Order: sequence, then C-alpha cells, then structure tokens
Amino acid sequence: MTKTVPVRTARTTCPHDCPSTCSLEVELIDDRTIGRVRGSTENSYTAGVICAKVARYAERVHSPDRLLRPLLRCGPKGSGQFREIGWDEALDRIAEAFLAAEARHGAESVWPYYYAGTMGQVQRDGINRLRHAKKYSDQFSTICTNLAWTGWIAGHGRLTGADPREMAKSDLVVIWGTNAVATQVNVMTHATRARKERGARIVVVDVYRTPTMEQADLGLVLRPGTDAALACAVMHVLFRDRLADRDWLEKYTDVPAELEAHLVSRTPAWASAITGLSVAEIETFARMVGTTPKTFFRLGYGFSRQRNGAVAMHAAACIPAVAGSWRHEGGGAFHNNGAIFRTDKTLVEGLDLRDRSVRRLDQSRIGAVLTGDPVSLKGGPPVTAMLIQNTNPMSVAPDQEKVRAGFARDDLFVAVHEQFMTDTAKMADVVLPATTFLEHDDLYRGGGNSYVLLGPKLIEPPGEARENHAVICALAERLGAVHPGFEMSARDHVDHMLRAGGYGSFDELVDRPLVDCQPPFERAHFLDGFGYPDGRFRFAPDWTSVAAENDGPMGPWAEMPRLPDHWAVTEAADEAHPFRLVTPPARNFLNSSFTETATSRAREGRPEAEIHPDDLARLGLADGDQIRLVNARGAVRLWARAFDGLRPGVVVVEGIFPNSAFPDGRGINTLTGADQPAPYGGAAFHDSRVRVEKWIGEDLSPACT
Ligand SMILES: Nc1nc2c(c(=O)[nH]1)N[C@H]1C(S)=C(S)[C@@H](COP(=O)(O)OP(=O)(O)OC[C@H]3O[C@@H](n4cnc5c(=O)[nH]c(N)nc54)[C@H](O)[C@@H]3O)O[C@H]1N2
Ligand SMILES: Nc1nc2c(c(=O)[nH]1)N[C@H]1C(S)=C(S)[C@@H](COP(=O)(O)OP(=O)(O)OC[C@H]3O[C@@H](n4cnc5c(=O)[nH]c(N)nc54)[C@H](O)[C@@H]3O)O[C@H]1N2
Ligand SMILES: [Mo]
Repeated sequence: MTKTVPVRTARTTCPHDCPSTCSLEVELIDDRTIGRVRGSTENSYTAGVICAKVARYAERVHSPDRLLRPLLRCGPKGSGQFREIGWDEALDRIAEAFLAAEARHGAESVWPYYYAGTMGQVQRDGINRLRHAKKYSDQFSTICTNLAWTGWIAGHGRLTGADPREMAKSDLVVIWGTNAVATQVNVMTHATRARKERGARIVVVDVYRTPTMEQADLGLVLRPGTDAALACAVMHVLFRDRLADRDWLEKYTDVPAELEAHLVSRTPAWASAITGLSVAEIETFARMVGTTPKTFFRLGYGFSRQRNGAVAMHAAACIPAVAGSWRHEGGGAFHNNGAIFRTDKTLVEGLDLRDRSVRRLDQSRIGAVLTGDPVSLKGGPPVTAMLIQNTNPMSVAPDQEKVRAGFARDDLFVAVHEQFMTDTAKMADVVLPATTFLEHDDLYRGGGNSYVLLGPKLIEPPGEARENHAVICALAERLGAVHPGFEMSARDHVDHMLRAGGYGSFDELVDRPLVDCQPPFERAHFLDGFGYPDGRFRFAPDWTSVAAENDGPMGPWAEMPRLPDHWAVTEAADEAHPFRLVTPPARNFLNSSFTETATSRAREGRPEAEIHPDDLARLGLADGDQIRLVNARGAVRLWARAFDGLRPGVVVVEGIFPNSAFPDGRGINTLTGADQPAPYGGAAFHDSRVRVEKWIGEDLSPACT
C-alpha cells in the first residue's frame, strides 16, 4: 500500500473493554484506510493519552488476518478447515440450526453468548433483543465485574464515586489492585499530575511489583487474597491513633461503634501475619492515610478476582469512610461510574420482552453448561445451539478443560461472529466476519470516567464484514422475532439513546462527540447521602440484598463476615500445590484481543511464569526453563522467568495468550476455577493453587506469528 497524505482527521471513541474509554482522533487516508490514531484532548479524563496498542490500531484494523467472508466448517470440529460461503447461506444455516434446536428441546436450548469485545451499547448488547424476543436462555454476565461491583455497592449503595479527575487534586493517591500503567493508563496521568503539581504521594497495593508500583512512593506487595486484612489493620490504626473522622462516622455510616470494637483485635501484627507485609509497612500506610485529608482511593478489579473478592473490595472501600476522606475534593474513592448514566436500553436490548422465568446461565460456567452439568443448566435442557459475539470463551473463560470438551460436542451448533480467527471461532460451525468500531456506528459510556461518547462509522468495512446489529436483525427476520428495535439502524438506536438520556442527538454529537455526565461534588461524594434509604454507608452490609437480582445469593454467602474482615475462602496452597497463581492482563494485549497483531505478540513474547529466584533455586529450575503448572483442573506448559518482585510462593502469568502459543495448546485458564464466589458469582482469575514442575521432554517452542 502506498501511503498518501491523510485527507482529514475524524473523532471517535476506543471501543475496547477497558475502564478508560479514550477519545480518539483518527487520520483517514481514504474511505477504507486509517493512518495514525491519537488521543483527543477534548476528553478531560483521557486527556490526549492513549495506550500504544490503540495508537497503532491501523495494524489491527488493516490486518491481513481479518475475517472477510462467512465460513462453513468442512472438517472435524476444531480442525480449522473451513470453506467460504455467502451471507445468505450462512444466515439461513444459523436460523435453521436455531429453529431445529428450539423444536427439539425448547427455546432455552439456544444460548446467545456475548461479552464486551466492543463496549458499544448497540453492537454489544443488541444480541439480547434477539434473545428476549425468542425466549432463548439468558446470560448471567459474571466474568468481569460481579465481585468488584458487589463489594463496592455493598458499602455505598450505588455504583458511583468521586470524579476520577480529582486524583489530580489529591495529596495521596492509593492505587489498589489495579496495574493502571498496563490496564488503564489515564489513571497515571492524573496521579502523576498530582505528584508534579502538589507533591502528592502514590501508594500501590498489589501482589507483585508491577510497572505501576515502580512509580509508587510506597509499594505494598501482599499475599494474594489478603487485602481485607490490610484494610482492617489500617482502620484499626485510624481508630487507635484518633485519626478516624468521628463526626463523619456518626453522620454518614451505619455501625461505627461496632466496627471500632471489631477492629480492636485486627492489629497491624495480626494483618502482618496474614498479608506478609511488615508491621512497619502497615503502620506507615495507615499513618499516611490518616494524616492526609485529601486521600483518593482508586480501587481496581484485580484484587476482587479472588474468592473473597467482594469482601476485599468492600473492606478497602471502608477506609475512606472511616478517615472521612469523602469530605474533601481530591479525597474519597472511585471504582466505576456505571450508575451515573441515563441510557435507556429498552429498544436495543428488547427489555420489554424479557421474561424473567427464562433460565439465566452463568457466563463464567460455560464449561459446566456445555458439558451438561444439571445444576449449571438449572435443571433445563442442554444447550445445543449458540451465537457468539464479542467474546472468546475458548481462551478467556475459566475451567478450560470443560470449555474445550463442551465446544467439541458434535451435537452443539456454534456460530461465531468475529473479526479474527480466534480460538473460539476455530471451534465454530459457521464463522461470520465482523466490522470493527471504525466501520460501524455506536455509542459508548465511560466506566472509569464520566463521559457518554459517540463512535461514528469512519471507514468502509473490508471484504464482506458486517456489523453485529445487521446480523442480529437478519437473524431476527429469519427466526420470526418481532420488535421495533429490529426495524431501526444502529444509528437510529444511538440517536434514540442519546435523546432519551437528554444528551442530544447523533448529529449533535458528530460535532462534539462526548457529553460529560459527572454528577456535582455533593452527590459524587455522597454528601447528600449514600445510596441506601437512610443515606448511610454500610460497614455491615446485607450481602443477600446486594445479590438479590434474579438468582439470589450464591456461593458460601452464608459464611460471609458481618463486618470487614479477613475471610479465608481463597484456594489455599497445599502440599501438592504449594504456589498461588495470579493471571493478570498483559500490557500489549486487551484480554484476548491484540494477540493477533504482530507488534503486540513481539512485545509480549511467549507465555511465561514469573517465579521468585529462591523458589526457582529450590526447585532446581533456571530462568528460561520450560515448566508445567499443574492443579486439579489441568496442566499448562510454558516458560519460567526469574523475578524478585513477588513473594516466594506466588506465581504470576501475565496475558491471555492464544492456546497455540503454548506448547501443549492449553492456555492459562486451564488452571483457573469457575466455581461461583459469594455472594453473587464472578470469576476468581487470580486465585488458583498450582505446583511447578520441570518439563523434561522436548522444548517445543510453537511458531509465533
Ligand atoms: N493492556 C490491557 N489493558 C486492559 C486489559 C488487558 O487485558 N490488557 N483488560 C481490561 C479489562 S476487561 C479489565 S476488567 C481491566 C482490569 O484491570 P485492573 O483493574 O487493573 O484489574 P486486573 O488487571 O485484573 O488486576 C490488576 C492487578 O491486581 C493484582 N492482583 C491480583 N490479585 C490481587 C490481590 O489479591 N490483591 C491485590 N492487591 N492485587 C491483586 C494483579 O497482580 C494486577 O496487577 O483492564 C482492562 N484493560
Ligand atoms: N486468566 C485470566 N482470564 C481472564 C481475565 C484475567 O485477568 N485472567 N480477565 C477476564 C476479564 S476481566 C474479561 S472482561 C474477559 C474478557 O474476555 P473477552 O470477552 O473474550 O474479551 P476481548 O478479548 O476483549 O474480546 C473478545 C473478542 O471480541 C471481538 N470483537 C471486538 N469487537 C467486535 C465487534 O464489534 N463485533 C464482533 N462480532 N466481535 C468483536 C474481538 O475480535 C475479540 O476476539 O476475560 C477474562 N479472562
Ligand atoms: Mo474485564
């Protein structure tokens, strides 16, 4: 391709599953080709900063590996043998398979399955309109947010928090359980601004020395799953040293006296034994919080991906309530802004057709569902037909051996709508080529910021790629599904949601593609009350009410502590599995996306297990050795890397590499569990025990492309 001078720059929004939701400026070279992608300064949160992988988006959107035409499987399942077919044939085949499944076992045997490969409100969620119109099985979307959101809402009563831009006005920024440098770089923009302009200090709490922690004044490397113990000891010190804000506690919280009494025994020495941190580290952190009114807690997802994750999130969020940090601009806490937006999803998702008696299957338990576990199937029929959009469960879902066995079933029909030939698409019967965000219209909402943002179509799709919305509408027609949402274009849907929310119209947002929905200070800081009828923050939440929607509480919820506490329900190491495995994101991948781009693959290299040098020595292993990680769920072959930035007994494997990147073809989620954590499900991706074995066989390095 010869490069010509870009004719113009257009504005849009990054669609990927990331709290940042960056505003972008895209160079348009012609009506099919983009040039460089930059951050737009119009967005005062993302502030012109974007990650490297999106800056080189041309590599992904114009990749020679994009799917261009519908494909039909012509070899055994998973063989990768496909032949091209036309769109009509592809859609007819899917409709036929769905109607046949319905005729045989009822509508619930069809399970449309999706997630947030795009965060677009139309292209992501429109699949639910087809689902509800046809009474297909519902999806309980647990894979990412349940533990974290449940923990946050338990205390605050709603999913909102202080304006994340206030971090720049803070004197102490606590970055807890998020590797923001890799996963949401804009957090660092505001935290480092506070440091530069006000001399603010930065504390990072994690289980290994991440690039984020490298930038901290105080880095706390604790044992996985022990954050609530740290939080309790910090609050113990605040009460002990008269640093608790008693007026605030009286006015705004539920049971401060009971909490204080409960914490008397949660001393720094107690927490030291649980977390592995020194008493001095805990005292230092607590004193910093207690003596810095403007302390801002940026609470991430990572520390919630433990079986006690909801309790951990709630416990950490209790600290600013004890310290009274909420009083101050630049103080308080933030996790996610989900509840600030008014976007009416009725038309897009067909919510008026939703029948709550239809079974809801747990997304994270897809392995158990597809292998016929009666409890996971809620006593209903087997799943025999699926349409999958925007997600790659053959790689990202826990308990992979079961997922794999499920997708291998010959009596399961699977259609995958994808941009690339993912691990999941390889298992499909029909593969449909999908557009990217540059090739379709959509609307986005910030998770880690306060904007509603437009993402208009900027270029023509390659080959015959079609948007999700078009596929859903075309299937609806063939399946006899009726709803006004099927008669609208994606643009109509965006326009409707904007108008219904009072945010303007599609055309208005083309000129100014973002609307700041940040609530005023009083509300954002809960000064007008927390989200409970009595306006009080809950130290003693009713976990059953937090988890009430539909299915009621699950997991060992009845044993949850009444007040913030260390809750030892994580998968403890034992003699056969002496290591705790944590599997956080890789900087150059976005979940399983970007694993298909050469630059990201080159930067991430091969899947490696970071292990403390003392552990390696004890096991007779050296840096670079090929090893196996093994537990009751399976075994994964990869390479060892010596790293002294973690505790002995902890193994970190970054990134969800494709299965083909592993010598045995088995990805990291072979080792992670899909049991439902309390009180409302989720996936405890960073909470597995394993043993480390030297690999004695041949060192088969797979060909990385
Ligand atoms: N580059 C990149 N960015 C991403 C993603 C990606 O894959 N790559 N994924 C996106 C998605 S879908 C999401 S949900 C977000 C998630 O982003 P984050 O909120 O950052 O959450 P995680 O990445 O799961 O984990 C963050 C950190 O938590 C740490 N951690 C694990 N267990 C514990 C624990 O018990 N205690 C403490 N204190 N820390 C612990 C991990 O070591 C990791 O460094 O990132 C998004 N952004
Ligand atoms: N071990 C381990 N596993 C994890 C995690 C972890 O930290 N550790 N993180 C978990 C988390 S937080 C999450 S959110 C999940 C996410 O896992 P996934 O939902 O699989 O996430 P992505 O890789 O972001 O997106 C999946 C696919 O969506 C496709 N896609 C993007 N846009 C479109 C579109 O417009 N149309 C169609 N049809 N397809 C599109 C992309 O090509 C990509 O292949 O993974 C989870 N898995
Ligand atoms: Mo996620």
